[in-house]
Amino acid sequence: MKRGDFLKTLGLGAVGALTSNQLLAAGQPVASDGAAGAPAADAPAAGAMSIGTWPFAEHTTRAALEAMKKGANALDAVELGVKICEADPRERSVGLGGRPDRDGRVTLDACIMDHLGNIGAVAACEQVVHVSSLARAVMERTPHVMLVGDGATQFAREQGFPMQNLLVAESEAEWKKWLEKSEYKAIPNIENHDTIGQLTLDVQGRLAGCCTTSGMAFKMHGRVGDSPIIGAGLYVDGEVGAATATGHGEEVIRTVGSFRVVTAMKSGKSPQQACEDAVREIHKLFVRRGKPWADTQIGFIAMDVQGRVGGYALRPGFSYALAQGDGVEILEANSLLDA
Ligand code: SD4
Repeated sequence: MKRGDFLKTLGLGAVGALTSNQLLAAGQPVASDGAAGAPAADAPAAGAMSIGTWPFAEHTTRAALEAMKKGANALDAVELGVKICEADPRERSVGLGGRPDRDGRVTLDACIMDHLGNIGAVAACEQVVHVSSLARAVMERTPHVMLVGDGATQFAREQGFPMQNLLVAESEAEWKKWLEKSEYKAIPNIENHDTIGQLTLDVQGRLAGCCTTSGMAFKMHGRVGDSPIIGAGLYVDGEVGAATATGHGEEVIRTVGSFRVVTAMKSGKSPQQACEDAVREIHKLFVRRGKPWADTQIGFIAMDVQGRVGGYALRPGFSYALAQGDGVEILEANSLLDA
């Protein structure tokens, strides 16, 4: 099935042409205004907007934006957006079609957070496509904030989520090929290394975020990355801004990456500066620990309540989508390293 047809099955229609990005054309980092704005509790609403990691967020951010223009709140919109990616079997790092762990099992991680500090997460969850919605169900229908493994799947079953095999033929074939050498190696920006982290700001100035992934391909069974961990893969402060991460989850957890980005924004950094600080900290810890970083990629995106956005990565190749007004742009993030 072609992407356009797939989107039509979701009632989303085709995605329009990208708008030009004058900032990028001028070689400038996007939204790197350098302004040390005050915490933006009283900031006027910027209008609905959404950003999301990697080019597949072109579709998910557009869908979220369109929904918010029709009155959806930020939380509903972000969930609706990432579900597109989760349902697409051709996206091999999120939801249905995600690459399995080294035992051939597809295990998904997700978390969700709103502007009030409500959180929900699931980790190492099997047989459920829409782990973003399941994370939201944990948030709204349980006294807990995180369910893992069998417990997450059991909860999904009880809540009426459809159960299905998430392993598609292509991922199974790749896994079998991988088994020939069984060599675990993270490769930056290659598709064993994508996750959707998406942030939304609605017309009333409410923020929300969601992060969902199948995690690192061929990971150890039971491995959990940063993506379902509030503070690491995602953080939202409704009075300040929100951030989400992609890439090598162990490094993002080590630095509590997304919380770090939001905290920097709270202390007056722009979203762009805050993302840059977090990537620099990760690099610093590699150096301090004497660990190699050649096979590592990490990317952060952030948005504040004023509608300023930023994105930054350890090395080139990370891009993200920004949906606002009438269009969606794919923005190439600047990086700390040259290659
Ligand atoms: C993880 N952070 O499981 C995820 C993977 C990822 O781009 O984001 N890849 O570590």
